[in-house]
Amino acid sequence: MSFPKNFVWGASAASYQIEGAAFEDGKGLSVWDMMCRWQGKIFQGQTGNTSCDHYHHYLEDVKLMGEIGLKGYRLSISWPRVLPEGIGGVNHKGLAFYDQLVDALLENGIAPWVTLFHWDFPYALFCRGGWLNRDSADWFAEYTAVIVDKLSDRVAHWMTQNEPQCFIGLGHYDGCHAPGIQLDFPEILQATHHALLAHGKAVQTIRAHAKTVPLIGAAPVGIVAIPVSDSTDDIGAARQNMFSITKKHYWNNTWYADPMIFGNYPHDGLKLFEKDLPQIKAGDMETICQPLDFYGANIYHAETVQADNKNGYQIIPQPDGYPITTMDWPVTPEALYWGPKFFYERYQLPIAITENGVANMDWIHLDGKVHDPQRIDFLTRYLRALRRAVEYGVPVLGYFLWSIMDNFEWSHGYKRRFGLIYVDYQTKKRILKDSAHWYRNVIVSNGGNL
Ligand code: IFM
Repeated sequence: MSFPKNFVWGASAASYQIEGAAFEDGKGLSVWDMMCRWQGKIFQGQTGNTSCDHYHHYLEDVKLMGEIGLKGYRLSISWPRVLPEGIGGVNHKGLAFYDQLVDALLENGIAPWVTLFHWDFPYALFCRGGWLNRDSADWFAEYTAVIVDKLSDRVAHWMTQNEPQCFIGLGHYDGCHAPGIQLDFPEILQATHHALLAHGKAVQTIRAHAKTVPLIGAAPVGIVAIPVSDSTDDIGAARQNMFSITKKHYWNNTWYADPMIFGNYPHDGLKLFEKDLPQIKAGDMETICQPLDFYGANIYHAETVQADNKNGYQIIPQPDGYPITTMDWPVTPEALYWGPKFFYERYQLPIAITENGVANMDWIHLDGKVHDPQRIDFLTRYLRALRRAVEYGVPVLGYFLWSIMDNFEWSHGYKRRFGLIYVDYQTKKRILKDSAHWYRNVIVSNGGNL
């Protein structure tokens, strides 16, 4: 058995990272517009103001996606482009952009998978407390209704939020992502609780407003552990590592996924965070826990874990010289076997790999092409591991490569290139990298050439 017949071979991107047009056609400000003005926060003071200018080049971009043969494209919506103040008046020009983008995708045979929130939080609502304000859940539901009313006659696949670990943790605790603030741990848990409530209310809103039967998930970071061997003890240790909370920190799987899927915060976290717990009102956990159709996971790399009699498990450091990407992330293909397998075992939902890919040293070679053999090798290894998960019996709906094109990699600016399509940010010229041609063959053969 290999990849299923209807497997969705896709690619992903996010609004702020590719759209540009940050101050055009009535768009409101987002926290990233604000953050990019601050000195010293982003590599070389770069911004997403223009980026790939996808806002004006979307037809060309969709055509290229068609040439690659994508079956699905995971896009995100800029909340303040549609609702400049976050709530209230709709910016019809902003909404029209997504309407036309969806049409263009469908005309090219590409299914749109829509993420409602990939980090461009409206600045106006940040000024009202952002995720710390309990009303943020209702703001998000109002925004969701506007989008679903407009697009759900053509869009079936929805993801509520991308990587809450990052927009809460990196954004509000470490402060290296927008809104760039550093709160205390109890406030982090409170903001997380509101984001979870927002997720739940968004799912309710999608189901209430959808014009076609929706398939709904979220796209948290998939924090994955690989067992050092196939022994039962090491496998158990890796599973334990993935689903336990041992540190007072925001970086884990279960604090986010357990409430969404089981309706409760995990016991170990409740114990460890006892003094910092958020205010949870009656009915909140029921609101957060809405039926989901798939578990989206963004998986790039993993830790290697070994059973340990004393602590249950220990993390094995990578040996000197172990391969890393330009993000300094280790190349660990088995993450796409163990990650989907463990997430499926625990949450019993079909899996969608909502992001996976590699930042690489790409440039235009003397022959005018962009040769990226490392990316092809990386993806081949990871996809073989994913195939193994499928063969094992994990229901995997699709794979969304990060990213369709080079883009604004947050605090790294344009230094990191993740795309299948090379972007010259000065001329806005696009060039399909070798990996894009390779991916086309993967798609045509349904993974048969891997
Ligand atoms: O670019 C990001 C994306 O926005 C969220 N997931 C990880 C990617 C690579 O860092």
